Formats: sequence, structure tokens, C-alpha cells
Amino acid sequence: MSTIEESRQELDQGERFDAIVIGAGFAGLYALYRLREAGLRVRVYEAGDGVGGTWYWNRYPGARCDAESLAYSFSFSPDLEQEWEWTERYATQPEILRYIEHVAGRFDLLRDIRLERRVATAHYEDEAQLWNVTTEQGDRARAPLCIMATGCLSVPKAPDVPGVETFTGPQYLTGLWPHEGVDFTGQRVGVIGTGSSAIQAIPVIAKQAAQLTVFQRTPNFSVPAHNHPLEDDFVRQFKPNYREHRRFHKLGLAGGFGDTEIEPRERTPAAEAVMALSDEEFTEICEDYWATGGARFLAAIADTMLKDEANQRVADFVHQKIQAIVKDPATAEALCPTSHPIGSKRICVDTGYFETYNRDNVRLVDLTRTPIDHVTADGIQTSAEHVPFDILVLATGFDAMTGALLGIDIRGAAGERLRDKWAAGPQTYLGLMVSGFPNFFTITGPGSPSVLSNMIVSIEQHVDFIMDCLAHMKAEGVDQVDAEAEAEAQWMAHVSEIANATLMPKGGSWYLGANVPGKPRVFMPYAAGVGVYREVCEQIVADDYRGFVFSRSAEAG
Ligand code: NA7
Repeated sequence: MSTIEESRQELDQGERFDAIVIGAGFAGLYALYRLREAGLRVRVYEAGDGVGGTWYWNRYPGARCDAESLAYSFSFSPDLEQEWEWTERYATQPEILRYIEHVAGRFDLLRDIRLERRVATAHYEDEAQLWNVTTEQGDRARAPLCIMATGCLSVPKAPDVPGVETFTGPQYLTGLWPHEGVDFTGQRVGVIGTGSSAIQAIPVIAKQAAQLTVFQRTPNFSVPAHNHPLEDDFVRQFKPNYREHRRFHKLGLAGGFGDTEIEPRERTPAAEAVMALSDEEFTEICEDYWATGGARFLAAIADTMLKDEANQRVADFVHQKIQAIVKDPATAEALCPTSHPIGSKRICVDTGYFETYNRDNVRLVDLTRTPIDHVTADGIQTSAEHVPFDILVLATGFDAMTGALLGIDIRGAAGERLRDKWAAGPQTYLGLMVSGFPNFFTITGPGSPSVLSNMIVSIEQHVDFIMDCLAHMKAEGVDQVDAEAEAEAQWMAHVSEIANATLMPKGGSWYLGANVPGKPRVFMPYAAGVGVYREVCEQIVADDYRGFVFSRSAEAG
């Protein structure tokens, strides 16, 4: 074949890279940084017209992270962490996006990223032993390695409210918020949903709108953020100890999301002592954590996620808080979650959420009493009344953890489709690899701690694992890795065993896929924590990559 024919054929098949990464949020950027550092030629495809992933799309009013900013940031560069200055205890979406853009610029990552490219297919070619990736925009690329950095909460759930398409006013999904923002001044607004996104957006919208009606199906537990500007003195004390803080975050100590106190607080009683606590002692501990604020409230009482009695006592404490804050007793009662254990749906972290219901322009419609019948041209018809409004906000959540992966036509060895393999729920080894899909990695995939952890801690650990694995392969002279089917099956059984030992599966939450009609109910994240998970991964590596199979492609010889 002539050289021209060869290059034409190569162009048809797609440009050849060493690795293709899908997604340019925190995970994709760190993967690109490490792969390039290892000398690989990388192509990143990103659907958005900018980097940032979750923080690119979720621009709804009040959007901020529920992990503390000093902990929710990359740890790989000590210089970066010393230089970057967060302004608040919990960073807003615009500030996090600025940080991500800064990282992309500082490490010169943009040149390998193709924006506004939505990946349509990723097929493994058995003969060439390459991943062949195409985008909806017509790009083609091939590489021996394919890394999915597609995020866990990146596909908004299709609004399953009857008649939603008949609403004639503007309607917005929190997860796809317009970049130019929305002006609610003087408007009547309806919000459907009371998850984290709604709980952050409602207090902000309420301050602008003429009238706000919240349509609540399931009330949620929420803890005050007690957000505040970061004081210079505190940051000056914190930064010299950054490495030690990071070590604690990686071990899952000092609060699951990586809080900013180094030592675990001493007030948490031993598990066996919890039920013996007097009401005064119990309340004193909970008050202390409530006053500190944040998701770490769940760590106040040992066994909250393991024992019904401990969980109920903590839930009762929060109910009392809601009842003390919300003046109208009927609204307060409707806001008290009673249908799921506290923590079994992701705990929300708010700024003035319950207080918002004391405003004259805010009203709660309890859908358990008067369900939505349908959305009309100008409002919502419930079983009891028609509620008119001008703007509809859908804070109805995501097709979490598997939505983005299954949105792409992914085919492994022998053309096996990921959609078929996962028809009864996701199956992975360590949330990192899928048996039968060689050289294909999922960052923070189902079966890893992922959404139950500080995402950046998990992302860095996964990317580091992949890089160590690639270095191991290079040293061994192999270039193909896959997960053993048996190791995968055992891992998924373990993931579910761990979840079933907790109260987590009782929440009927998106952790289980329960929010998406027809989605298989499988508890997806690994609930033993990032510390235990890291140890498991290290032990597997020490056991010569137990559960992984390595081989040499024809190309490697
Ligand atoms: P969530 O936590 O899944 O919340 C979605 C909310 O929308 C929740 O209150 C749902 O009620 C409600 N919902 C969904 N569909 C409907 C219909 N059809 N009718 C009425 N209400 C509905 O998503 P978020 O975006 O708030 O948060 C996701 C994560 O993002 C969050 O945990 C953080 O990690 C960041 P339901 O509970 O299903 O009764």
C-alpha cells in the first residue's frame, strides 16, 4: 500500500493516540495531567464548551460544594494548594469553576482537550486491540487505552412529571442551567424537588421572586453549612499543615468529606455507649456538631448509619431543629423527613433553607397529601388546586453513576455492549474496570466509594491507581489489562454486603438507582469508606494485581 493510501486509511479509522479520556472535569483533567507526565499522547473529549464537568453545568442560584473548599481541591501539586486562595469555607460554583480553569491553564492542559465534542461510541477492536472512539460531531480517534471521566452526576434525569412539556413559560433544569443566569425578580416561581440542588437554590430564588411555591414529594434532612469567609489567620495556620490534612482525607479520617480539622473530634461517643447516653448528653453532642455545621454532622453519633435506634435519635434531633426554625407547625411537620433514615439519602448542607419557609412569599405544597396531577400551561394542577406561576424550576436530580456511561454506546471485547452487561445493574471490579472491556477504566465508577466520598480524594486515588498499573505493565512488558470475571462478581457481592450492613439501602435514593423509573436497584457506591477502599486496592496490588489479567497485544509482540 502506498503511504498516501495508508494515511488516508488511518484518517478514516481515526487519529491514533496512546490514551483517550472522556470528560474534562476534575477527573479528566487530572488523568490528562498524569498521562501526559508519563509521556503519553492523549486526546480528551468534552461535551461542554469549557472544562469543569459538574461545575460547568450546575450554575443554578446558590450552587456550591458541600465539602469544604480547602479539602475539595487537588492535592497533587503542593505549590498549587499553597498558591490558590479560597475565599469561603464552602466554595460557590463560580469560584470552583475559576479554580478548575486555573488548573487547566497552569498545567497547560487545554491543548489536548477538544471541547463541544459529545462522545457517541467507544468500541474495542479485537484485532487491533484498540479503542475506537467517535463523537456526535464526527471526530474519530483510536488508542489502546480508554478512560471514562464522565462524572457521577452528569446526566440530569428526564423530568417525569406529566404535562411538563405543556408549560408555556420558561423552565429550567438545575443541572443544565443557562450560562447567562435567570432573573426571578417580580416572577412567580414553582420549584419541583427538595434534594441538595433545590435546598441550595430555594433560599436564593426566594429572595428575588415575587412568589415561590415548592413542590415537595420527599422531605430531606439538611444541616446548616455555617458558611463564612475564610479568615486569613485560619488559612495561615492551615496551609503549613496541608500535607497532613491531605493524609487524613485520604485515610477517610476527620470526617468523610475531608473537613479541615486535623484531629477527629473527641466528642463522638463509642458505639456501644450511644444508647446509654442521657437525652441531655446526646443533645449536647448533636448541638456541638450542629453548631459546627456541614455533612460531618452524621459523624456526631457513632453507629448512626448502622443502627436503627441511633439513627432515629439523630433524626429526632433534626426534627426538633426543623420544628424550632419553621414557624408554621403544619409546614414544619411536612418538612420533617420520616420515610427514610437520616444519611440514607445524601445529607444536604444548607444556608437558611428551613428559615426560607418563614417568608411571606414562600409556600410549601406537600405532594404526599396533594400529588401533582399534571403541569398546565401556566402552573401545576395538584389533586386539590391549581397553583399558577411564571417560571418552572426542575430540581429533579440525575441518572446517577451509570447514566453517563450508558449514554455512550460502549462495546468491549467480542462486541459485548456495556448496556447489555449492565442490564441488571452495574458490574465492575473495584469500580475501576469492567471484565471483558480491556484497557478500559472508569474513574469513580459504581462499586467504588465515589459519591460517598470527597470526589477529588477518590478521583486522585483512581487516577494514581491507573498510572501505577500502567507503569507495572510497562515494567512487565505487557500492554493489555482486564478484570477477571470472578473477581468482578466477588467484588460486587462485597459491595452489596457492605451496603446491606448499613442503613443506606433503606433510603430509596439515587445511590440505589431508585429515582429513575425502570433503573435496576443496585446499591452502587462502596460504603466502607475511602480509607478501607484504599487499603483494599493496595493489598490487591501487593498480591500482584489480584483479580486483574495482563497480556501482550500482537503489536507489543
Ligand atoms: P436529588 O437529590 O435526586 O433530588 C431530586 C429531587 O427531585 C427529590 O426531592 C425528588 O423527590 C424530586 N423529584 C424528582 N422527580 C420528581 C417528580 N416527578 N415529582 C416530584 N418530585 C420529584 O437531586 P439533586 O440535584 O438535588 O442532588 C443530587 C446531588 O447533587 C446531591 O446529592 C449532591 O451530591 C449534588 P423524591 O426524593 O424522588 O421523592
